[in-house]
Amino acid sequence: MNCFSTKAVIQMVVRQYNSSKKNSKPLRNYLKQNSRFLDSLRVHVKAGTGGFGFPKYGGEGGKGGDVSFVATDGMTLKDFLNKYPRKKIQAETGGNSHSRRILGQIGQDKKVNVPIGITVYDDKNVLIGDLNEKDSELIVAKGGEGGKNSNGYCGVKGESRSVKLELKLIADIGLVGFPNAGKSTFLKAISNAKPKIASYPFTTIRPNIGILSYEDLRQISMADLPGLIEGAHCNIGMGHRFLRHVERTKLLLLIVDINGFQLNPKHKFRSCLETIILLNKELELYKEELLDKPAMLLINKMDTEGAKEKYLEIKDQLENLDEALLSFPKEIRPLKSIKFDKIIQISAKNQPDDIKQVKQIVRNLLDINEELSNDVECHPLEDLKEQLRERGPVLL
Ligand SMILES: Nc1nc2c(ncn2[C@@H]2O[C@H](COP(=O)(O)OP(=O)(O)O)[C@@H](O)[C@H]2O)c(=O)[nH]1
Ligand SMILES: [Mg+2]
Repeated sequence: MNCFSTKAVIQMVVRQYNSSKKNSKPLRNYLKQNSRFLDSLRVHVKAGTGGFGFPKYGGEGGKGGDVSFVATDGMTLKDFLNKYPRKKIQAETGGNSHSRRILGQIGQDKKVNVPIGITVYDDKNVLIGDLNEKDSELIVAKGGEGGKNSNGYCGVKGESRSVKLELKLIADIGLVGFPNAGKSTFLKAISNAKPKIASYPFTTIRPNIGILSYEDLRQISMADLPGLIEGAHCNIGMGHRFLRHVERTKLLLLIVDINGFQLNPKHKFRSCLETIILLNKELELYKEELLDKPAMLLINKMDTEGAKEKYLEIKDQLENLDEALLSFPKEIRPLKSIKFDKIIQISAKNQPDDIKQVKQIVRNLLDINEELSNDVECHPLEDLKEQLRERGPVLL
């Protein structure tokens, strides 16, 4: 595998920066602004301590407030950071019990808005919980009990810990491809998104989400992820950083340029078929299970010269990827081949009819797979009966 050195990557970014003449900001600001799509954040949460009890009258202190996260529409981790720049969140302490108020006041809970799609881990990376539904709530630090007889009338300390928020975008479809394959062009054509389009690698440095709207008001979301490149598993380019966003998608849409890809003249040219194999391998190296997801392949830029011929040359191999893999060198060959439910040739830029067709197909594929997964979940006995019927004895 062709792993580029860190120096080469830095040189590439500098070159890219210099080539976009509009930039008047210093390079460091440019990088800060653009490369930091915030998708993970560590914060400290501290729940309220319970109030003191009042031993003389057997009075109980109020319970300390909890800290909880609430999944909120339209919220980003950047908004979160703007609101809590010190990354410290604290709930109220419980009130003390005193002669005029035997039961101390309960400390107010602190409810913090977070984006939908957040997973929360503790400081040992143990999962605390997921927030995937709008308005779902997760307590991340529990308030301490108020002081009472059982605890010597001293309020118990509230939980205090550091937690990590990790955002996994939730889109129905994830677009995966090398830079320049036409992901942004395709997303722009098929959805309401307005991603940047340019013909140099790494145009997309943060995920974009577009909504596909249908006449019957059905909506499907699609995420355009920054381009993977060969060697992403060695953390080249942006590495596998963005692949976690496809973990939750229901359909992978791989998009490749029929003319292949070359990062720059110093790097190996990869043919269209090689780019498919390399994408397959990068997905496998990130998480093998991704290869079991429903997937579709778009061969893009079919309007360019010689595209039809190039396609005909690889058509058979594409339909038989398992076998085709064997003729490729070991270092680019994945262990398992991805199974495409559909392979379609398109021109994202110049053929609106192709886009219409893909729009319909992705919807059908999502529906079919949804039905299949429901069947598997709901009718295990029926499936078993069916299998046994085929083999002989009848299960009554
Ligand atoms: N000829 C042709 N060019 C395309 C097509 N789709 C995208 N492009 C061009 O390919 C370049 C890269 O496209 P872009 O969408 O930014 O690729 P991304 O890096 O995968 O997001 C741009 O110059 C696009 O205009 C297509 O179907 N045909
Ligand atoms: Mg792009």
